[in-house]
Amino acid sequence: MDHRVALLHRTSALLLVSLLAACTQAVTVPVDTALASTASPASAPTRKAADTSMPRITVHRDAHCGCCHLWIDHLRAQGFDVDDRIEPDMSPVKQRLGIRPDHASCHTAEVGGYVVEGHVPASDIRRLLREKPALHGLVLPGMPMGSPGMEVEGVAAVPYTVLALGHDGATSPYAEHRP
Ligand SMILES: [Cu+2]
Repeated sequence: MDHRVALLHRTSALLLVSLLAACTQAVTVPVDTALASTASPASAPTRKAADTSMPRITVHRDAHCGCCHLWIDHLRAQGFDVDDRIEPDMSPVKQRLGIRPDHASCHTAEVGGYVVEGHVPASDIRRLLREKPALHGLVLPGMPMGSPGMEVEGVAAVPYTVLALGHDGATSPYAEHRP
C-alpha cells in the first residue's frame, strides 16, 4: 500500500479537527496559486451558468478549511448552484446529517434529499441526482489527493473510491476514480 494512502486511511480515523488542520495545510500551495491567477476581480474564472434543472446544493464548511472552497469552485464550474454555509462547528452538522466519524471529510453537502460528504466529483453527484437511488448519500472519507479541490501541485494524485451510503449506514463502492 502506498504510504500516502496509508496516511489518508489513518487520517480518516482521526477527529474532524485534525482533518480540517490537515486540509488547511495541504492546500497552501493551490490556494496561493488560485489567488495569484485571479488577482484581478475582472478576470474572475468563467463559470457555466447555473443549471436550473439542478437542485441547489448546500455546502456546510468551516471558515478555516483550506480546500472546501476549492471543491465549491469545482461544483460551480460544473454548473451547480451552491449555497455556501460557513459553520461555527462542523461536528453537530455531521451528526445531524448522519455522517459517522469514519466516513468524515472536511465539508458536508445536502442536495436533492441526499447527503454528500467530502471531495466527491460533480459527475458522481449528477449521476446520483439522475438515477435517484434509495441511498442516504455519497461519502468520500478523508481527503484523497487529486480529488476535486485536493489537486496539489507536486503531490501525486491517488486512486480513490466514492462510497454509496445506505440508509442503514452500510457502504458499497459507488465510483472508482484513477489519476
Ligand atoms: Cu478537504
